[in-house]
Amino acid sequence: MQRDKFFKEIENLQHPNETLVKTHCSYCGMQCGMNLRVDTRSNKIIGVEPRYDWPVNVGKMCPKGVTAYQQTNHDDRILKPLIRDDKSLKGTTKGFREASWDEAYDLIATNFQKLQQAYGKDSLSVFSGVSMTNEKCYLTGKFARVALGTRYIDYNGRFCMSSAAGGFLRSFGVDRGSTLPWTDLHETDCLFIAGSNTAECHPTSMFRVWHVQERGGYLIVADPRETPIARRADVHLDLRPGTDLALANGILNLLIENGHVDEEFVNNHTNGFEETKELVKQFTPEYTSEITGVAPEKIIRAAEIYGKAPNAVVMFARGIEQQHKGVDNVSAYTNMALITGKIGRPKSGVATFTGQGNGQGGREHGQKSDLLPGYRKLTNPQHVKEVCEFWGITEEEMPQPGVSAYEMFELMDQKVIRGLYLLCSNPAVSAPNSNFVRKALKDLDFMVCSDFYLSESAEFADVILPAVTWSEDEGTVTNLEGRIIKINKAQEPLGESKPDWQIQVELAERLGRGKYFSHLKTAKDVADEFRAATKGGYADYSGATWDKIEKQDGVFWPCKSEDDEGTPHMFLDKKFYHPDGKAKICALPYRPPAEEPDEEYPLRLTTGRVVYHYLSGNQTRRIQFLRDMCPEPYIEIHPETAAKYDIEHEELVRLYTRRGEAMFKVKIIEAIRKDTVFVPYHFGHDQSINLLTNPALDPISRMPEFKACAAQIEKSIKKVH
Ligand SMILES: Nc1nc2c(c(=O)[nH]1)N[C@H]1C(S)=C(S)[C@@H](COP(=O)(O)OP(=O)(O)OC[C@H]3O[C@@H](n4cnc5c(=O)[nH]c(N)nc54)[C@H](O)[C@@H]3O)O[C@H]1N2
Ligand SMILES: Nc1nc2c(c(=O)[nH]1)N[C@H]1C(S)=C(S)[C@@H](COP(=O)(O)OP(=O)(O)OC[C@H]3O[C@@H](n4cnc5c(=O)[nH]c(N)nc54)[C@H](O)[C@@H]3O)O[C@H]1N2
Ligand code: SF4
Ligand SMILES: [Mo]
Repeated sequence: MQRDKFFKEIENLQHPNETLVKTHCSYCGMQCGMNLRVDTRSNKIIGVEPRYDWPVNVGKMCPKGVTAYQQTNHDDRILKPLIRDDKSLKGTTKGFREASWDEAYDLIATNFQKLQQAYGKDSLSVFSGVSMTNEKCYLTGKFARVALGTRYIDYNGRFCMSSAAGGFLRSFGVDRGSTLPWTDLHETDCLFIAGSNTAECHPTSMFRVWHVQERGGYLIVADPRETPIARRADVHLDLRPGTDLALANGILNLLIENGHVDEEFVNNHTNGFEETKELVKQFTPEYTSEITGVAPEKIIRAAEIYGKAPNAVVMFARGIEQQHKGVDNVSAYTNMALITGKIGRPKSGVATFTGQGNGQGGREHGQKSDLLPGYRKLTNPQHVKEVCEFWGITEEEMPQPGVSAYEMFELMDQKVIRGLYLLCSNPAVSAPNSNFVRKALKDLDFMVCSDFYLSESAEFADVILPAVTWSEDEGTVTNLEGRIIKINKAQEPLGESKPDWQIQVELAERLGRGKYFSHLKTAKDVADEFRAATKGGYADYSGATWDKIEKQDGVFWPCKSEDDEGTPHMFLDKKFYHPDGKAKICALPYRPPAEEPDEEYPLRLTTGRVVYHYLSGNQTRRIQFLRDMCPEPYIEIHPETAAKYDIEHEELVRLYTRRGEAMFKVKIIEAIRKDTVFVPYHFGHDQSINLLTNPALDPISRMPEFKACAAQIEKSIKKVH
């Protein structure tokens, strides 16, 4: 009651010429609740306030969230379609002119059709992203298969969530990023967090993390850097990049040796224990320490704390997943919960910190090269049949599975793929080995890019289509808990910009495939088709109506009918999604990183994020406050390593690997291993660390190894001022 009264009072405090539109942040998987402030005279977004009544962030927001609203009416918005007249200027912002939508659509349809007539259906490709709503992600998958008829569609989640997805599928038979709601986290007794810079990347989770410690619980962190959570951790496992599999096996071994196995749970609800027990035997604390560089006492202490905690949550993020054994890492850390039975009940479980706003939903509904709506598989004839019937196409018309994101660039290089429709991603900055990727983009016969700002990737396009920001459209997003939430429209699209679903409906018409799309006139129409398309798939959203989402503060999938309230906790019935109902404990032999340091490249390079920027930086580098706080990339080096190279703080050094080089300003910092350097990746052109990263792919998830490669630095004569 107290709470309701408080909110009534807040409502009354509204300014006279403003309305508040309830929605969620445009950026990370936390999807913090916020109200956009809209001026009722101009109908423009003028500000933001956090929502205290949203259970996930309860009034908290980070620097990106409080400035996110500034994107909508930003001067850099693309307001009309742009057509490139001068091909010689490809790879720059120059050589474009404004055009009408009609002219842009005609040009795209003509070129796409020409390429498909000359080189076959599969000469076109779609590369997308998961900052889009579920409805847009769904329609993008349908557009590729039904309007273009190409097998080549994949998306930026391949660089983000695919290893977590692969690991969860293998361990549980289902891929929901978290087995429990975030509102449980602060009530657990131990958080084991590996490869997540939570304070900078999911900042509004932090009050829950600290609360665990304040209640007398424990925090264990595995990270090569002393991040803000590592600094306050009870145990900081400061491992070498790329060695998580050994660390997880070492901890498993100790959990087994010290009697922390839940035998009832293991016997009745899992497979693979004996084999795993055998395999991890060799990972004694000493042997594990040799590989990981973590002191044996720390490994012993971590296993003891996790083993004894009545409830515990194992959490991880890209630090362990963006490795060429990311899937194994996920399953190996998940093993900890499975052998101790700390899963399938409140306050215990496993969760990945899903990255992008719709990193969860966007991977379930058909943007991945081998998936169809509802997490159906293109390799499963029954699934293909269901979706073909739903879309009204024949099974012969349904394209085969394609290839993963990075492999699409390889096919562009080989001229197998000749045309690209890029939306909601900026791979010229965010894909690994970007010298290669940029060349592949430049050599395309025809490229379309849909974005609301001219990105580094759009510089390679022949046509740029003005998309809308998240605040100018409505739809659903699935946050990092697996909670389906509603994004609401706060402003009409600026200039001539259009939402991606509308662009696809109109483009399908030009491509002669209008009959499959023309019934979709509003975002709600797409939503209704989308929900129906998921029915019967295991990521079933069919019961998650917009009304229910509003009433229940979101709906956790699976939600199979109108009266199903959804599933906040997974596996409460101890039933996993493999055919025998059991989870799989995986025996996983250690493999070193794809590239180990040697004489020529003696350092380990790892990459990641800062709190002020988001992904490729195309959105956040344009926000003055965020740019002021972090104007350029830098390289973190330990003082002893800096001394060895005779390098000073803020000096410019040349960093190079087998794939490329770049100059970075030095940040001397004790909070990193001596054998490791770190560079944030939010910057473009010659400031991009992805010029150097290793595209070695995980065999299952096809995720590149952004987190570990061999590098060298060289002192440069030039100093920065
Ligand atoms: N501020 C901000 N927040 C974001 C984003 C952003 O760009 N900026 N992006 C969002 C997205 S899409 C994502 S995917 C998430 C990413 O969230 P995180 O995964 O938390 O972010 P990263 O900085 O990529 O990496 C996390 C940590 O992994 C550590 N690490 C590096 N190598 C290893 C290793 O081999 N083993 C282990 N155990 N740790 C290692 C790094 O030192 C780093 O501290 O953040 C989301 N939130
Ligand atoms: N070295 C290194 N590289 C990495 C990583 C790393 O840790 N290290 N992390 C990887 C990870 S986890 C990720 S998620 C990727 C992300 O990398 P990208 O896919 O490049 O992500 P963004 O920068 O979000 O790109 C989205 C683009 O689409 C635009 N956009 C946003 N919303 C919409 C929309 O609704 N419609 C349209 N049409 N456009 C929109 C934005 O302006 C932006 O230009 O980077 C990966 N690359
Ligand atoms: S934590 Fe993520 S969702 Fe929340 S305000 Fe920051 S960027 Fe937005
Ligand atoms: Mo990500």
